[in-house]
Amino acid sequence: MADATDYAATFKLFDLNGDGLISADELKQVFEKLGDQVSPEALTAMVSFLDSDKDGLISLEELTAYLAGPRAEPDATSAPASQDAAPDAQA
Ligand SMILES: [Ca+2]
Ligand SMILES: [Ca+2]
Repeated sequence: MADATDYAATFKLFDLNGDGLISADELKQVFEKLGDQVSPEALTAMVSFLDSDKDGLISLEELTAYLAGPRAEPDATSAPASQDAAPDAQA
């Protein structure tokens, strides 16, 4: 009893420009709306985790496959914290 309309509603939350695909930039904007700062590395990791056909975008089918599939957490919490690019010019 997969509720496809429920997945479609979730998908629409992320597909901000309504083109039927979720880009990394759209993911970023949604997370920022929720008050979360997500690193580009974590976004890339999330997209590639969901993007099973590797076109760089998440389709409704790909999101549905994830939501309907066996529970598997994207490995976004272990994003590399090595990029220390603080624009703190003290020269
Ligand atoms: Ca879109
Ligand atoms: Ca894709």
